[in-house]
Amino acid sequence: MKIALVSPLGAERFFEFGLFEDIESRLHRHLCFLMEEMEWMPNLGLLSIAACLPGDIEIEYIDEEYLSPEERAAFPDRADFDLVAMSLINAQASRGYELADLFRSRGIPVALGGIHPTACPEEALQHADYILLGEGEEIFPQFVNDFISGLPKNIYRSEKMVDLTVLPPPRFDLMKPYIDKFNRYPVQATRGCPRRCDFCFIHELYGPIHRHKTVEQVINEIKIIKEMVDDPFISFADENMFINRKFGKELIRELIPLNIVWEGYCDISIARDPELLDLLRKSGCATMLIGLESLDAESLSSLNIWKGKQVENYRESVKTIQDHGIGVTGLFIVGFDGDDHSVFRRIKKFADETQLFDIEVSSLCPFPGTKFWDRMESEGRILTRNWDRFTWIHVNFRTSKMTPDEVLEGLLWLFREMTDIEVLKRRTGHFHEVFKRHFKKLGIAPKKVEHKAGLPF
Ligand code: B12
Ligand code: SF4
Repeated sequence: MKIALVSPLGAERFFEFGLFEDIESRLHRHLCFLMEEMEWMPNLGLLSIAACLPGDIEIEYIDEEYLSPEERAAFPDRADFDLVAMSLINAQASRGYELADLFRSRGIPVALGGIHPTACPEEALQHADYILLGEGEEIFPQFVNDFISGLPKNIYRSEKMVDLTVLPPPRFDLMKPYIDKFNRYPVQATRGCPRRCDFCFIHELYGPIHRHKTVEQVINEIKIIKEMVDDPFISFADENMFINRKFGKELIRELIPLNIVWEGYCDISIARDPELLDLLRKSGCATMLIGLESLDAESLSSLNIWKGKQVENYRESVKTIQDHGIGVTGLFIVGFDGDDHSVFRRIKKFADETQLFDIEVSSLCPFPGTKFWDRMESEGRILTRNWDRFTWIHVNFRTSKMTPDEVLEGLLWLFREMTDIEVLKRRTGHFHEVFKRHFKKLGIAPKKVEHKAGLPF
C-alpha cells in the first residue's frame, strides 16, 4: 500500500504583481535577506497525519511548490500510488481539484482534507472519492484502515478535539527530499484560540479551547529537526501561542538550552507579562507575529470585542515588547468598512514611529466557513469564488469606502514602502543581533534560494 501525500501549488507569492522585479534594483544587497525572510517550509498538516498511520504503509510526501517545472508536469502521470491524499487551504483548492481530477481520471482514488474541504465539503466531494473534515490525526488512520479493508466511507468528520498529548511527532523524515529548500521548520505546540475573530477559520477548525502538547513532546520534535538540519529556524505554527501562560513559559524555558532561533504567533497581551518577555528573549525568539489587524477601534471591535479594547495601548505595547529585544511583526488587515485611503499611510506612520520590526498587511479576506463570509454573502458582497484569489493581496468582496483596485494599489504601495532600504537595514540589523546573541555568529548566512521555479532572478 503506497499513499502520496500531496500539498498542491498555492496561488501565492507576489510574482503576478511584479513586486520583486520592482524592488530588485533598489535592494540588490538585501535581496538575499528578503528571500530568507520569505517563508519556505513543509506542510505540517501532512507530516502530522502521516505520523498516525501504521509503519508498514509506504508514504511519499509531494510538495508541489518545491518541484521543478518538469517534475511538476510529470508527477500527475505517476501510477505507483494506491491512494492520493491532499491537503488544501483555500488558495490551494483550484490546483488541488485539477490534480484530483487528473488522478481520478486514471483510476487512482483521491482523498481531500484540510481547511478548504472542511469549509466547503460539497464542492470538495465533486473532485474527490473521499473527504476528511477537521483535524486529521484520528480520522485519517480510520479512513486508511477502512480503505484497506475495502469499506471506506465517502465522508469522515473529526467529531471531537484531538488529544494533543498522545500524538507522535510529525514525520519530519518525509521532508528529506526537499530539506535544502526550506528555510523554516514548523512545530506546533498548541491548538485553539478563544478570541473568535470574525474572519478567522482557525478557531472554527480547532475550536475555542486552547490545548497543548506536553513540553517534552515539543522539545523532542525540535530535537528531531535539529538532527536533520544545522541551526534550524523554528516557526511555531500555533495560531496564538501564549493563551495558556503557564504552559507557554514552561515551554520556552526549555527552549533556552536548545540554542535555536524561532518565531511564533501570539496576541498583544504578551506586552503585559515582563517575565514572559524575558524568557522569549533568552529562548531565541527573533520575532513574534502579532495580529494588530487595525488601528481603528471600531473596525477591531467589529472583529472581536477583546481586540477592540487593545488598540489604545498598541504603541506602548510594541515598545515594551521590542525593548525586550523581540521584534514585533505587526499583522494588519485593510478593507474594513471604516477604512478609507488614509489607512495605508496611517499604518506606515505607525510602523515608522514605533520602529516596528516588520509588518505584513493583507486585504481582509472572506474565508469560507467564517462569520465574515456569512455576513458578506448575506449582504451580496462576495465578488468571486475563484480560490486562486484567496491570498493576502486580492480583494474578494465589495469594500465600502474604497474600490477593490484602490485597496490593491494601497497594499502594493505599502509593500514597496516597507521594503525601503532603510527599513530593511533596520530589520536585518535586528536579525543579526538575535543570531549573534544565540549562536555567537557574525550575522546570518542566508541560504541561496535558487529552487523556486519562476523567480525573476
Ligand atoms: C505555516 C503557514 C503558512 C506557511 C506554510 C504553509 C504550508 N506549506 O503548510 C506559508 C508561510 C508558506 C503560508 C502561506 C500562505 N498562507 Co498560511 N498559514 C500557516 C499557518 C501559520 C500554520 C499552518 C500549519 O502548519 N498548521 C498546523 C497543521 C498541523 O495544521 P493544518 O495544516 O490545519 O492540518 C490539520 C488539519 O487541517 C487536517 N488536515 C490538513 N490537511 C489534511 C489532509 C488530509 C488528507 C487530512 C485527512 C487532514 C488534513 O489535519 C491536520 C492535523 O490536525 C496557518 C495558521 C494556523 N495557525 O494554522 C496559516 C494559514 C493556513 N495560511 C493562510 C493563508 C491565507 C496563506 C496564504 C494564502 C497567504 C498569502 N501569502 O496570501 C499563503 C498560501 C500558501 C499556499 N501554499 O498557497 C490561512 C488560510 C485561510 C484559509 N481559509 O484558507 C491560514 C489559516 C492563516 C489565516 N490567515 O487564517 N502559510
Ligand atoms: S486571535 Fe488570531 S487565531 Fe485567535 S481567533 Fe483571532 S485571528 Fe484567529
